[in-house]
Amino acid sequence: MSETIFSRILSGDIPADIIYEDAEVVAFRDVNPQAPVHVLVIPRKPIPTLNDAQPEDTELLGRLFLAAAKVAAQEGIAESGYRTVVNCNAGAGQTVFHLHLHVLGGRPLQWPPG
Ligand code: D5M
Repeated sequence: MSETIFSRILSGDIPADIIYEDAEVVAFRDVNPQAPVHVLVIPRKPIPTLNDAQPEDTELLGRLFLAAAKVAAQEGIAESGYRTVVNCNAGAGQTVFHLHLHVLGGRPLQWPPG
């Protein structure tokens, strides 16, 4: 598994604005926010893309979504609405190859996304 910027955040090598963490999941603010609230929820386990998730990751994937909902409540956007996004591979805009869930909110969001 090659190192990514997110594995370096997890190991404490580089700083991040961490707003939630538990034994399996960490959430921190995106350094290049696309909305007033833009948080990334990542597993501690280094899964490069959603394509690499395995059946044994089923519970972990659920935990990512539950953490996203917790973060949304914490950030005060649970009721107004928010979006979760997983970009899978470069064609979808994935730039960091450590699975992550974007949580975006705090402004009206258009559909479909670009
Ligand atoms: O999303 C990768 C996201 O990761 C992108 O929105 C920028 C963000 N990013 C990159 N480096 C950092 C650091 N150091 N802290 C916080 N956020 C970061 P993708 O779906 O791969 O395009």
